[in-house]
Amino acid sequence: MQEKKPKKTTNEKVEQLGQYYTVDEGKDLTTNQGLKMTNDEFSLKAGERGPTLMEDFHFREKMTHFDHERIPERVVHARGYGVHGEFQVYESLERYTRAKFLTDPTKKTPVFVRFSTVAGSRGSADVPRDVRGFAVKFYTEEGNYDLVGNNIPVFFIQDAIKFPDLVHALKPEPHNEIPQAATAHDTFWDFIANNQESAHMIMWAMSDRSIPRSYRMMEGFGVHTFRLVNAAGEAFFVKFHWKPLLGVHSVCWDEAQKINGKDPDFHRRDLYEAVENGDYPEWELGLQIIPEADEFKFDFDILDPTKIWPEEDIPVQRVGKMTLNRNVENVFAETEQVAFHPGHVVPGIDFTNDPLLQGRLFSYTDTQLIRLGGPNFHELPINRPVCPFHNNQRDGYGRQTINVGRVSYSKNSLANNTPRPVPAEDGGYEHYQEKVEGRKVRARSESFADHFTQAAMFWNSMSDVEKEHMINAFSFELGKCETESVRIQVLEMISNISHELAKPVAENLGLPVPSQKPLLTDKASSALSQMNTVKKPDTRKIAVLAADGFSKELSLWLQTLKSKGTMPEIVSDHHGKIVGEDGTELEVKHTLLTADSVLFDAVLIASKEGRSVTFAKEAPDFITEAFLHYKPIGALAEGNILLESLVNIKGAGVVQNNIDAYIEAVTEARFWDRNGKP
Ligand code: HDE
Repeated sequence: MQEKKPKKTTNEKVEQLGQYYTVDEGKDLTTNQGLKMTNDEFSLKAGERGPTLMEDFHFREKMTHFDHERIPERVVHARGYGVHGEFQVYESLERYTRAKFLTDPTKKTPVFVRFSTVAGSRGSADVPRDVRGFAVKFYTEEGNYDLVGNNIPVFFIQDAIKFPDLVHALKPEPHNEIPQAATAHDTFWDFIANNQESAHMIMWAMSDRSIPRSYRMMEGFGVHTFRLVNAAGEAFFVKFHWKPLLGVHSVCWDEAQKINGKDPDFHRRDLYEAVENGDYPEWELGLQIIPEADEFKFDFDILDPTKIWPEEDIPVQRVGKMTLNRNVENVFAETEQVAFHPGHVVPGIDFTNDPLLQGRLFSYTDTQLIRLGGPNFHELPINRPVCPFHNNQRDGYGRQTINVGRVSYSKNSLANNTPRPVPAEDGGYEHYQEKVEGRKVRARSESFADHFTQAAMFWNSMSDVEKEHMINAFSFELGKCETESVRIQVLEMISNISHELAKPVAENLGLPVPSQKPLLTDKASSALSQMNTVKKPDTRKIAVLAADGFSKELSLWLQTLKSKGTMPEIVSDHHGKIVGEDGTELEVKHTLLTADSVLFDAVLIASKEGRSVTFAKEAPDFITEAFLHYKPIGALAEGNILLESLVNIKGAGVVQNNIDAYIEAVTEARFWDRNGKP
């Protein structure tokens, strides 16, 4: 179990933000001009029952500000949640890079991380089937470095020019703006079938990776191949990974859909509460490195963003740790206004010619200009570097900096030609001098042409349970498509990946099974299956069904469960306190009305009945649903009577009177082989 940390962790960036905090509590009410006002409830009128007067500057100011309170949401990744933290490298990586934050193991670099869904609008729910954004801003002493990644290591397309098409296809359809935050519709699947480079990505998207249990339990990937450059000017190809110390875990699809109704804020609440409780989420930064000389040694092009570098072939070296330890003070000011850009780099980190990355290097600054309203978004508190910044850029909407002096051009003599360029040896950024030659062509390299082999490797790497989930996911999504030709085209496409996948999906759709194609590869990578992930009891949420008169054993169980890092919460038939047989009082966190089994990882039954009929009426459904979602069920004292009355709730992960076995079950989290439904 992690040691609980103090709540308000600080760092260099948080201290900088502190200059902008404003506390309004206990203060006099004024206009924005500082004028104290006698009244904030009544507009100025000609007579008590008369019309409002134009002269009412207070009304006009307040209403105008309100009318302009919203900014455009992000065109993708609109719904997100941000947290502060820090990153520390374990050992100097000077062999590969000169980036200071990666070479000084004593340095804690402040970070701000924004997790997001991709397709949904800002007010959509947290658990649709979707890719998750995983964007990290490192506030380094050499400037901001942004690693703007996803929780899936490949992408749908190979060239940025297709991004607007992809996003048009996946967003709600334009004629009726349906469906919200979902890819289960015709235009998306029409795009997939007609852009077959998406084959590998769609396998990830239809796997459990796209319905995470928590942002804290997802991997992150830089996706593109980047370049690290050391002080001697030697370069290395690199892929970035974030490995969650809690492991990679998901919910099941039926659960996801219910969570979206019961608690649309499921993931943000989970992250916010973990950080408030001092259960700081942690990830290790992983690097896969390929020396320049090995660029062409693989059976895929290492610049192709629809390919992974199998971890068995190119191991992930864990080089440092990121800890998220402080919630924002204000979601708009920080999470909404943060502006990420893959082009924000520091010396020692450089780009490659991945055509998807190259296009992103244009798009991100461009989008901030409309979203944040002009070229000064770098001055917003959350976006400011922690190191000084000086140049001859001037003016624009909302400029905060007051640049003193008459010189705003280069070269100049009036300011001794400052701000002065900095040579690379003194920390100036120097682009890696990659040799480039070629004709101007609109084309894709032949080396990007194989769309199916790695998709097949992904399929081969899945356990039987994961394969079943994927078959169901394809069947659900295609089942929601209205146009039969779209379904048929996708079936034909996935039959290139695996007959074992295409056949049951075709049968579920009542369509002809596509002919069996030759197997592309029998290669599998154990790193791809979530079944091989780390399992820990930490922060697993347990619904403790208890009522007045509970046994004294319960207090002992609760103590042990907490000491193992789990989060038991009492669910009862009334709010307030429940009183045990020995007079012990327990605070009720939820009632059977406000809680639902889909919001918990496990159930513990401690009572058989409550003060009202609600308990006996509602608890069986709560327990049965948790069971159907493969979750651990435990019982103690009278809870056993209730459990035993539910005759079909038995088998793996159903534990009576044995706390150690119950904690093991909670650690295991899901009993997927419990396929016989009650
Ligand atoms: Fe993005 N992406 N993207 N993207 N992306 C945006 O920038 C874009 C891609 C990612 O929490 C936008 O500020 C293009 C891959 C994240 O604020 C926009 C292409 C990956 C976030 C944009 C891609 C990402 C964004 C929208 C294809 C994983 C949210 C708002 C070439 C490596 C960042 C914004 C946050 C956001 C463009 C593809 C990750 C429009 C053109 C691949 C995590 O600029």
